[in-house]
Amino acid sequence: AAQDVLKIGILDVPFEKGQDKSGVAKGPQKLREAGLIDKLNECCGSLDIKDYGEFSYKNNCKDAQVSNMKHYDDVISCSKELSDKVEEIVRDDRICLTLGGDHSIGIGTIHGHIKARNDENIAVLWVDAHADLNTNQTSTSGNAHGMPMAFLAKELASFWPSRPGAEWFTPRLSVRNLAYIGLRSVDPYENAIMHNLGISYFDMFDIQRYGIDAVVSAALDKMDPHHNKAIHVSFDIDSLDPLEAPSTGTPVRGGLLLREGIHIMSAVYKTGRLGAMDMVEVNPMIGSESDVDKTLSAAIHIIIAAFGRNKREIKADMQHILPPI
Ligand code: B3U
Ligand code: MN
Ligand code: MN
Repeated sequence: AAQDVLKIGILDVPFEKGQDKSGVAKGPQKLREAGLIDKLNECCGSLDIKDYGEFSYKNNCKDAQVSNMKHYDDVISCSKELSDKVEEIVRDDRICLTLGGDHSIGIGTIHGHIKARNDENIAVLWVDAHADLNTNQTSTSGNAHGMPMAFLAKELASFWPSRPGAEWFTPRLSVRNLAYIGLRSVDPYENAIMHNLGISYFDMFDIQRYGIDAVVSAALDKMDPHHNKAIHVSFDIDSLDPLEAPSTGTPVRGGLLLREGIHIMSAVYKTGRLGAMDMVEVNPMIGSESDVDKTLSAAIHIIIAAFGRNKREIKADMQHILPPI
């Protein structure tokens, strides 16, 4: 049977001030040059892709700062406008695909997704080697890309002393609606927070022990027990093993196989409830040319899995050449 046209909105967010290495802002452009949009159209059947182009923001809170959070004013200004942009795309009834940029952009994308649905009960699947659960007080780096989950979480609001310039922002995500996959570099405070709040996570040990198929269905069950929430996947390319995705700022060995990353996104696609996806931390200025090619191609494979690669239309087309049963 013919399937509904899947509506997608693509947004480039070349933001890199959430960490120290330059190059991650070039991620979106390089993903496009590597053929992202053509591959989506080739592999995923009927898609209606609207290109929202490159996101930009004005720094409207230049004097604002908090201790131990670098470029706080830029992170806040970017998040505010990004949140409005993602809200617009989701309200347009499109699955919002955001190309980062570093992971601090998750503050804006998730906040915007929640605003668009006017429903705090979206489910967030955070695929990452790291938990990104530091506040400015627990971070040892001061890098905002290690803080987005702590910024968003209702349960952690009181751990932030004050957030000047962020009066527009209310934490609306409960950690009950969050699950992690791929963790293998978690700081001591992050670990304590995860255990105190009972956050669901599936680390590399769980993946080894139970297999990726069982892990992704358990993660979907935990964050969305009744299977009725819109899903936001925030995919940090450093969740993959550096052999598969070397061009990223903070690689950690012993990670996901590309095949496992693809499997996660296929499973999310099959729910029919993907509402937004971020692909972040692809840094085309790290590594050799072949490292960069590998990383871009891995990211594209994961994205096309999220939009139903080979699961749309192709099967219907193939029926013509199959013998009748
Ligand atoms: N947890 C460390 C390291 C880190 C977090 N996210 C990335 N690296 N990519 C931190 O800086 O908060
Ligand atoms: Mn991350
Ligand atoms: Mn990471």
